[in-house]
Amino acid sequence: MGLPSFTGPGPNPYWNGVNPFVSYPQKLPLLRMTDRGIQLETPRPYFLTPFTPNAAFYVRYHLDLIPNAVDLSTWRLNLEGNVERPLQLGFDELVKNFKAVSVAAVNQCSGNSRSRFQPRVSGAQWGNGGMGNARWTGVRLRELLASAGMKSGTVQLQFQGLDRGPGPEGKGADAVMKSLDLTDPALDDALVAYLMNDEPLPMLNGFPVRLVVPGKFGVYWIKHLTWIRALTKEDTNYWMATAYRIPDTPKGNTTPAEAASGTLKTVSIGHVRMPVRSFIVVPDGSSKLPSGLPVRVQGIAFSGDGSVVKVEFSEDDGRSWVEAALDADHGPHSFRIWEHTWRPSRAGTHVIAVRATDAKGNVQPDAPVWNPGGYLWNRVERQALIVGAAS
Ligand SMILES: Nc1nc2c(c(=O)[nH]1)N[C@H]1C(S)=C(S)[C@@H](COP(=O)(O)O)O[C@H]1N2
Ligand SMILES: [Mo]
Repeated sequence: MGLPSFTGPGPNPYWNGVNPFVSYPQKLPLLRMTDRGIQLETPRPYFLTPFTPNAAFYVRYHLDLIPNAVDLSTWRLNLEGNVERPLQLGFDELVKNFKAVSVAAVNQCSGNSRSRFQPRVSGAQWGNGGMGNARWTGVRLRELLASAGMKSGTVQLQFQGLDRGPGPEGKGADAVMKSLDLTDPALDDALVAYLMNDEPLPMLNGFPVRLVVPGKFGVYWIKHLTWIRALTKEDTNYWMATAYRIPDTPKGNTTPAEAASGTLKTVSIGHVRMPVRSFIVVPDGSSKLPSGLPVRVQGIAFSGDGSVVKVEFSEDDGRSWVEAALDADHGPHSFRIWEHTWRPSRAGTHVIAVRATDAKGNVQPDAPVWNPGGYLWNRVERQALIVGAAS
């Protein structure tokens, strides 16, 4: 196909989706995939730093009636359902009466990189910019739960924000509600966050507070969080029982034939943590690299399953690997910058590649995943580059 490439030649030419830059309030120009609900991708160069600037942080909504202001004098965080003492906490109470805790954590959409799927699947065709890392500050979810007092019989906690809108017809889906098991260890790390990179959350990223669940996909990170409900039965609302399901198979992998058979057993994507990933940020292939000079290759790596312990670089399309250097460690849930000085042996086209290993020993595979939702992409990333005489 004759589409022009703006991120260089080669096997993965479009690092970001090919979409127009648009400016939304409190945001730098980002790449607009859809506008109802709003979905904006973060452009590649913003991944040169371990913390994604708030103004460049990606945006994803399912519904289109999103708040563009929240009055903090009347807003309350409600803890309700199967609790001893239902709570209605004002913003100041939340900030002043509970201990502030910070964590660096990656928020990644489950559909990040969905446009790579072969055969193609429906859903937003994300490039790689459906992710970001921030330092989140707020109150421990467990501390709030203790303050409300969980009654016995609570099986799940349901989270809901202020946005509304007609969801899929007839499914009772006009508010996004996501639930996690009360016993899920990920909840021990969860925060109700009111600061993002030490500033109030941008409206589009969930002002005044959002749930932060380090290690889990972004869909659980409910924005404009206003209701936390203790449930005595497993949540069967549309956003749990129908949407965001993955095959109950190793790595969530299946085939189109199995998916079409109607017999595929699925689980909620909350059952898994984000698989280990790494990315090449520079060089991006947009210009020819002068021959004879060393090339500084840099990118990010992260995993939902513990720290990244190793990043490897390949100069020959994944045939041989050398270890790259890791920069500062901002904690197990954060982006970690990696870098490598590459000395191309010859002029011509090269395909470089990167792969990461996490603390649990998970290594990025070179085989693509496939499932009908377009989730869990984490294959080895490549970049084609041309080395030649400067011109
Ligand atoms: N209230 C609310 N929270 C939400 C969503 C939503 O539609 N409404 N989308 C979720 C999904 S699918 C993702 S990937 C993340 C995206 O977070 P961001 O928009 O701050 O980047 O928000 C999550 N939280
Ligand atoms: Mo998402």
